[in-house]
Amino acid sequence: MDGPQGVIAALHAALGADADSDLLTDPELTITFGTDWTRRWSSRPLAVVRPADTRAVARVLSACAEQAVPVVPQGGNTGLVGGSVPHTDGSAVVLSLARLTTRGAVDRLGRQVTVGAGTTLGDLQRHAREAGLVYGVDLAARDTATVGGTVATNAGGMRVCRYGDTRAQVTGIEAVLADGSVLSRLDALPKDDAGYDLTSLLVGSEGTLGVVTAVRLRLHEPDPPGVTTLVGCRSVREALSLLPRRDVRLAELMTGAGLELTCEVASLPPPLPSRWPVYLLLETPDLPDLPAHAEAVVDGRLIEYRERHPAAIATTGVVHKYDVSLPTDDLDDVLAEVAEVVAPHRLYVYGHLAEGNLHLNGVGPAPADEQIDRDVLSLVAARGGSIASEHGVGTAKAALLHLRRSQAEIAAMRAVKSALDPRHLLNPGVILT
Ligand code: FAD
Ligand code: 2HG
Ligand code: ZN
Repeated sequence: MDGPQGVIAALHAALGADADSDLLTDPELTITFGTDWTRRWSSRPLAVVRPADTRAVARVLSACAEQAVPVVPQGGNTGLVGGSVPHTDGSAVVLSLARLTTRGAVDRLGRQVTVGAGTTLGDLQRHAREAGLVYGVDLAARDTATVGGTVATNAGGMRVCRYGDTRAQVTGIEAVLADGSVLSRLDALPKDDAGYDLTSLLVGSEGTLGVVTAVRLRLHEPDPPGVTTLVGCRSVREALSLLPRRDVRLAELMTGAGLELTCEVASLPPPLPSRWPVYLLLETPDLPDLPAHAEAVVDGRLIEYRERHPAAIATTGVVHKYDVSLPTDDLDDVLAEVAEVVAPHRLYVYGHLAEGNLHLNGVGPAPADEQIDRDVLSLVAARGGSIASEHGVGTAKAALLHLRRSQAEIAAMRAVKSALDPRHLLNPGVILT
């Protein structure tokens, strides 16, 4: 049997008795797995497979390899760069890892834990807290985003300035390659230089090199309670000048337009008596040093104003998202230039100021308008910035990778991809065109 029917028969055989529950082919059910969080990317999956353990993942991948059918790994489907859904109708199998939710016992002394790739970030955080520890990565999509997805995208979030990104938390990984073979490096030793660091290679590979099935992660001792402060600022430069030099646990930037929209959509009261063009949200061990004229308020719940930005802006339409890092000395000028490129469409800006990682959200261009993406990201690259700071490259920026990576780097990436996935079946079109 050839074509889609052959693929479905092969998946049935791979899943055996579990196929009834673990294989979805009804378009009414599969379409939600084919549409991403932004609604900018949507295609009908050929089928959706939801295995519950690593061995079943391996059988599914080997069946897909035999059928030469592309596979799109998917966790919580909260990715923002079009990498978690197929990009043409009926072309690919979506492999959902959401049911791999095992949670190992916390090693309290070694401060580590092993969890299944489908564990949500929120469940991992609660699991760590129950053992008196914390997991260092946090982001607003915590109750849907999975550990596997955050590892595959090397997610950042709001605690990077305190704990580092996801890569800094990962001490071991279990993954299945395109041919169904299983790599397991979960017995992480404090020192182990035996060969290439495949764990690190898989982090941030966006489902193009292997399917992550379990991860061993570092945990941290909790900090003593801190102080959350929101400060009104006249410019990004002023916000930068107020960033404490050390011990900052969170430093988020918002602009007036985004904050006002968020207040309106989320029915939140204005956080400060006056309106400001720019706001700086800080968490520090003690009250931060602020100039006498600064308008500021201290309240642990202020973080909600920042966390609700993505969902509030999504209510205004399909958004073009540019997740960039910029050298911090001329941020105001670059933002003004980007606003000009995006005009007459609206631009909302927020992000992680300590790393110069800003989220530029263009509202108004048609979803398929890629020229505006090219213009914005070319400008960012020309200013020495990164065009993919924390969400990955996905399909959204694959054709623009040369703006940030040299020909030699892209050639090396292609060689790695071809070595691990010779027929380019894992997430084709993501990172590399
Ligand atoms: P998915 O969206 O399902 O997939 C993302 C990518 O990873 C895809 O390429 C997919 O193929 C691949 N993938 C998923 N699971 C696996 C696996 N097990 N093995 C191999 N590949 C896999 N990101 C940040 O970095 N910082 C933030 O602060 C942040 N905040 C967010 C807030 C909101 C409201 C939303 C909607 C998103 C936010 N994100 C943020 C985006 C971020 O990329 C995701 O939240 C998260 O990392 C993706 O996890 P997921 O399980 O949803 O992955
Ligand atoms: C955040 O920091 C996320 O809130 C999402 O990375 C960014 O909505 C975005 O563009
Ligand atoms: Zn972010």
